[in-house]
Amino acid sequence: MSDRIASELDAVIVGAGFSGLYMLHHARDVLGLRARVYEAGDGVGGTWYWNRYPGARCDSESYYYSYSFSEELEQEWEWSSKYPEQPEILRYLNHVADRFDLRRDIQLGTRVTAAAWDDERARWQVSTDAGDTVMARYLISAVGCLSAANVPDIAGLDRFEGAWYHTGAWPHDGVDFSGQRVSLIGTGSTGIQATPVIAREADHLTVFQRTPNYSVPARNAPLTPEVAAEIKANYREIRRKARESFGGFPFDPSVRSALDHSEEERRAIYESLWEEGGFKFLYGSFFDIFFNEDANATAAEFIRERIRAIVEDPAVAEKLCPHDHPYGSKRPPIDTDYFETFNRDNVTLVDLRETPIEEITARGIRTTTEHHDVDVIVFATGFDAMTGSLLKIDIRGRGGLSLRDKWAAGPRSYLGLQVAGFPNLFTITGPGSPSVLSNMPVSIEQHVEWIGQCIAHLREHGVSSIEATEDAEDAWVDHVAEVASMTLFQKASSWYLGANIPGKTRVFMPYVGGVFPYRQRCDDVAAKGYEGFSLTS
Ligand code: NA7
Repeated sequence: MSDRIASELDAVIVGAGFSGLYMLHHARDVLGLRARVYEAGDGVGGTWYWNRYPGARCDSESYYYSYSFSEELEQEWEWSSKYPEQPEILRYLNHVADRFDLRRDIQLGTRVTAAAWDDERARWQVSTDAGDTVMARYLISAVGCLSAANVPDIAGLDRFEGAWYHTGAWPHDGVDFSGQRVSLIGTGSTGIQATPVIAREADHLTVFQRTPNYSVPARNAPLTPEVAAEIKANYREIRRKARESFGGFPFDPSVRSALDHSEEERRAIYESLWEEGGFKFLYGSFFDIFFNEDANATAAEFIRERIRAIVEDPAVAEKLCPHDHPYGSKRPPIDTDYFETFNRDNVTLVDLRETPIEEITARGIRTTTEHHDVDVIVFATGFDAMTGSLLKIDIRGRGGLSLRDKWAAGPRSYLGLQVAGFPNLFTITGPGSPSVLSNMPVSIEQHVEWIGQCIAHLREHGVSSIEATEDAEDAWVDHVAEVASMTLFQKASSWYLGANIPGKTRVFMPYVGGVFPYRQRCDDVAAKGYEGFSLTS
């Protein structure tokens, strides 16, 4: 125990991003719980607090990448553009924190370091790096899926005399790239957003690419007052559509098969979606892109054609053409002038498949064939996704069972909401739920509301703890794997599988069954008196 006085709460919520803010509002203002959020950052916002790299913006459109729980909030907030930049989303989340008076129950600059279940008292004992120890009936993880930054272990980084940054822990004052020779490692969604912006500022930019990626133009544009008004008038229908969709997007679902159309018809559909921009290219073109390799190949080839048409140097274009995984089997990036950037005189592409990095030196990066002199290294190398942030905390369940041990061979959960052996621990957008395969706010709200309803049920019925049963968990883990095996997601070395982290067990972590069927399943479980959970009074 710390020297601080242990206090007693109903709920501890870890993280003050999209999930934690809404969970706090729901727990405190709807359920009337004594709840506190601990947040490692010095401000609220989660992902949008940390990821301040140049070009950071949302790949989902603002009108559906936002909370739906308050109609007043929906009506009063003005989004400036289709895809808002990071500072605007952070302003939105700060506005939410103020509007719902959340700050008084958020302790910033405080990292939860450990949590242990006390079976006798049916409570969690939660410890923080600020020396707090609190007891709470419920422990709710709102740590996010992509917040444990992955800086690759490349020999020599400690000798580098320039500056280096990871995009997920970007300096708040920004970085001045003018006159600098910059290198950027990683061409996922982040690298693809940052490349054009850094290229415009830097003296020279060298992009180190390990895997070329399919990217579709975002076609960002300001939201005109007319469009904004139309969105606001139709919000209820937009939200309904998003909730009842496959991916949490308010698009009309595609029921077309790519293989039922002639080459000409298919091309017309792809061309129109390419011009429209954004995720619709994937989610609104043909449903079988996710399941059928031949269908997928038609979209993949269309994108490669576009890359070859945009990039002037055919050798560079070829290197940028994705070839080793189906389209959509890795998180699909959305870009603004990414491929065009390789036509600039001050941008060089290094293909790490041909010439891997050997080491970082005092002055730059040495590959197997040459030394690149650079002043700055930007790591756009992603995250220890889905499990990394939660496993940073030493979580001990019943009988001292460690979550790290339990998940050593991949995460196991029931519905992505609870883990057997860890009573009263809830994981918002945990592994085993649609989470990163969906429009996050939709999945976050569904989880917060399900957890809220569950806690209300427990309180109403005098239940002190709820825990997923081993059987329900086993069955759910099998189901998550089975559904994934029916898709093309298994064909990529992606962070969905943990493949980006050396030594991490490869298990497909998110649930691919779709946002709406998943919601129905969760509701059904609740309606059946929390089927698959054991409730202890
Ligand atoms: P991602 O999608 O994990 O991308 C990371 C990129 O970094 C990807 O191109 C990786 O190549 C590359 N990478 C990772 N490790 C290395 C090493 N050791 N050497 C060279 N290249 C490497 O992360 P992002 O930040 O772009 O996106 C994360 C999510 O944030 C995104 O999907 C959105 O949901 C928001 P690889 O493909 O593994 O070969």
